[in-house]
Amino acid sequence: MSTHGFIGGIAKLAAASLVASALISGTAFAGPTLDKIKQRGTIKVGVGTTPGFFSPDSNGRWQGFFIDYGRALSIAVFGNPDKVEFTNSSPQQRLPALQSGEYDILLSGVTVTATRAFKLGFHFGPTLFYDGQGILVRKDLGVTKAADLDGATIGAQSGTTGELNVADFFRKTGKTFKPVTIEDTGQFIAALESGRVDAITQDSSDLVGKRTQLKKPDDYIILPERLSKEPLAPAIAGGDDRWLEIVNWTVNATIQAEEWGITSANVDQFLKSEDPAIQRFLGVDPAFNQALDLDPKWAYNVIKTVGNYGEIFDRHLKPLGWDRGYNRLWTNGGLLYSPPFR
Ligand SMILES: N[C@@H](CCC(=O)N[C@@H](CS)C(=O)NCC(=O)O)C(=O)O
Repeated sequence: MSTHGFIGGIAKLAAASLVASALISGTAFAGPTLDKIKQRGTIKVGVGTTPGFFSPDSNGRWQGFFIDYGRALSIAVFGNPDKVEFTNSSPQQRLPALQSGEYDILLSGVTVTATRAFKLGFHFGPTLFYDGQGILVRKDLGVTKAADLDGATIGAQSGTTGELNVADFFRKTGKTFKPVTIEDTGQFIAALESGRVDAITQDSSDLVGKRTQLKKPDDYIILPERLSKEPLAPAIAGGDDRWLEIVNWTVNATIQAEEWGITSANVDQFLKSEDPAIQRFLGVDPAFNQALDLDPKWAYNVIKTVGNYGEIFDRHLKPLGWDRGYNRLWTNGGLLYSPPFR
């Protein structure tokens, strides 16, 4: 064997043992995003502006269902819910901004799609909200179903799945419509109010919230159809396995806690639980979370501070009349299911 081949062999062995030890120790590789987050001391989150899901309150502090997941991530990384900065940008701009590193994560109602995952290289955490696309119309049009909109002018936001789905819907049903694509959210809503468009189409989560912001909400209705499946999930850039796992398991923690009946109010009582799985989860048995290279109390802190999935949902979405629907736990006939914490 030549010296060169020998040294090359040693290098390969060393690389292989590095991979092996990472696998044995069970830690996913940290990548550029998590390194940047830790250096900066905050997580940069791109969000939308829909009441209930994400909107600044009268003091300018962001509130909402997705916002609480940003705070939960801040707890998982920093042990503090406020090491997080929320910024709104348009649906058109936010995915490129995520790609270029302007955001560490989008919690903005991004739909998981094959193109975004395969072609654009984004990674998605667990679905946080199972949604579908709706249509909001002025009541005086006398329309009761989507098919009645033959020939109508319909607004969609550029860069959204809604823009694509509405075209599919009309092609599929053999009807026609005039598309108007609008980037800016304010103009999107204004187009409906001014009569520039007959209807607008977006995720129904967005339409329910934005309808409350119209000058005369009662003059508008959301049609019964859902044109698509819109599983809304946290989106991150590819290339950072550990950041992805922190996102995955922080969401899972809120779902698993709900399944166990652990809430922000009773989590301290669960510290006395005899169940070994709950002891691992809450860090009573610290070895499990330590082996993940996480603070033993990370899941305890998340639940104590923001609560479980049901609490987050009820705090922000129940007041707007949202029913859990598909967003119930699997044990209650819904789609939410956390893999095991073990
Ligand atoms: N789910 C769709 C639409 C995403 C979207 O536009 N979401 C709404 C909120 S649910 C939004 O960000 N609107 C702009 C805003 O609220 O500022 C997609 O991923 O393309």
